[in-house]
Amino acid sequence: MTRALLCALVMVAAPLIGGAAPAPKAYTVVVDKMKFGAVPAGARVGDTIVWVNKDMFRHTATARDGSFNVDLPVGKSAKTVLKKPGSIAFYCIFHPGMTGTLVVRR
Ligand SMILES: [Cu+2]
Repeated sequence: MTRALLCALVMVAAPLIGGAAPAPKAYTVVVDKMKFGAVPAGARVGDTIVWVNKDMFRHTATARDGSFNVDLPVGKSAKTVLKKPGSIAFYCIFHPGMTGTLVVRR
């Protein structure tokens, strides 16, 4: 069994076995070349997203439902704590073609 597969199995099985809420995690989403990078799979309410702008332009990560709105000047990063579950579409105010969706579980 590969390490990656084992890892995936543990991620799937742990919540079923554990019962207790997992400790909050922090995930990084890199913004570069006019795009949002990969968003985490398995983000939960209480987890933190660290948005890192590596691009040469200022961006924002703005939730369409208003649940977060993060300003990202060039070279800066900012954090958002996920407060509610659901599929949260987000975009950049300055570049509306930049979009992404975060799936947040309870
Ligand atoms: Cu932008």
